[in-house]
Amino acid sequence: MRLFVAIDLPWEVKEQLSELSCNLPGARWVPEDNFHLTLRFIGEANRLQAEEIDLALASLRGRGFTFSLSGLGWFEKNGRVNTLFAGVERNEDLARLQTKVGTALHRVGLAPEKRRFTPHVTLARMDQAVTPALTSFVQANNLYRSVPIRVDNVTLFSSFLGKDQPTYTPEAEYALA
Ligand code: 3AM
Repeated sequence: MRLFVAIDLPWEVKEQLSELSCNLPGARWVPEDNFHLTLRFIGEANRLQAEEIDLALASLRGRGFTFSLSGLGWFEKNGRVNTLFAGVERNEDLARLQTKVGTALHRVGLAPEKRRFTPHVTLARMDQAVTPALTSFVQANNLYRSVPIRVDNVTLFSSFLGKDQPTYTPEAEYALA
């Protein structure tokens, strides 16, 4: 199984995000059901590893908190834009939760994530240089701000890479409190 740990989003927020998802040439929009905030990508895990991951995540403890999405941005690699995302307002609780997830998974043998955590919700994937259409899309939607999103649990998703879009299935939810 291909696994990742994420915060699932309330349907109202998913709906708002899908309303943003139009009028940008070259964008492959994420389907509404698939919107999430990744805390940690795990990758392929066998049954034994999945069981260990499940136990590790079940031991997470913390207090619930809220965060908000704010503005848009993109990730670039070698001068090509590969991801258009909704950003997240600076939030210490979210950063702490991401660290806790990483620590819990490290205990069951997963190497620590080397990349700095940049919380985001992917809206679209693309493969293009920065275009005027992209910059004006981001400018036009940069005032986007979600309602406060309550986080009381994290979700372990499996990801099945289909031909077109991946299918994400919530395998387990872990309450923080
Ligand atoms: O939340 P986003 O959309 O940014 O890009 C994948 C997606 O991120 C990412 O994990 C999330 C759920 O699939 N992902 C996929 N393969 C990855 C890899 N090899 C990866 N992240 C890091 N390394």
